[in-house]
Amino acid sequence: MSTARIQPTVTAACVLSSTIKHHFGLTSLRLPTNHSAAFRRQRIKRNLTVSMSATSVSEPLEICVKASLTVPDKLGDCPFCQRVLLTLEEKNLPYDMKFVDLGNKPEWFLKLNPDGKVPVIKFEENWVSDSDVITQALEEKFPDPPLAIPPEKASVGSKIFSTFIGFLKSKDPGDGTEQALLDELSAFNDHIKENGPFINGEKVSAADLALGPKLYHLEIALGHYKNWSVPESLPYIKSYLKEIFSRDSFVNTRALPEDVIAGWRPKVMG
Ligand SMILES: N[C@@H](CCC(=O)N[C@@H](CS)C(=O)NCC(=O)O)C(=O)O
Repeated sequence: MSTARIQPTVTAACVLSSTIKHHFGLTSLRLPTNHSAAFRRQRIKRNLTVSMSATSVSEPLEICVKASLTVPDKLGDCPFCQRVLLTLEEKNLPYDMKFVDLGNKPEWFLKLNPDGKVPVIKFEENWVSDSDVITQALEEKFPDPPLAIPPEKASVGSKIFSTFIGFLKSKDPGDGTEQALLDELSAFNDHIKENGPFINGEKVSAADLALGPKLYHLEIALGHYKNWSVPESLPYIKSYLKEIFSRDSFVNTRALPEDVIAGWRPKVMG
């Protein structure tokens, strides 16, 4: 089984652990690696908040994610896995990824999730599946920083993914699938124009973390298979994509473009 543990840099861990111990009596907290000093400082600040949340974490959370189709022992192209990883990153929670080859699911994985789907995360001794359930549980267990969104905004952009898939699979340019996607993107552009820069305003929320990975797939897959990109007439989406895709959390958890392309190939060819 191949795994990747995301844990702290030495500097950050030392500063953090002494500060946290002093204030809250915790034994240890871990931070993800490979970040700039500025980003580490930001993380340290954020971890002080995490320590005050409902549950504190000293051990990395174990999570099963899709393995790369193109590179051994690397994260693959599942947008639902990335959604959960983004939530962990934004909440500064350490995690330990177990890469699952979905084309040849290992016994150990099917034992812990007979449905055979990723993501699956371990809370205490229980394995929990489905990104909706997992992100909701993370919000309850680790409320800081808060990512919850008011119910009326929770479904913003929610039809973009299905209309993207319809257009991607379409072989008939006149079947209305491109227009259906454009209608959804246009409504989303209007929402960001009025409410942005994020779906819920100034701060990133769970809705952005669910939609961002899907938009990443949209951009790569439609660019590759249809030479199509979000039109210039939707500038608020363009800047939203830039904003989301450049977040450290996103850069740390995104799939390789080659994997996104390979992942959609059967749907496009089928
Ligand atoms: N509703 C689930 C969907 C998860 C899902 O469809 N995962 C895909 C990978 S992107 C999977 O595990 N597919 C394997 C299979 O269906 O056998 C969630 O939100 O977590």
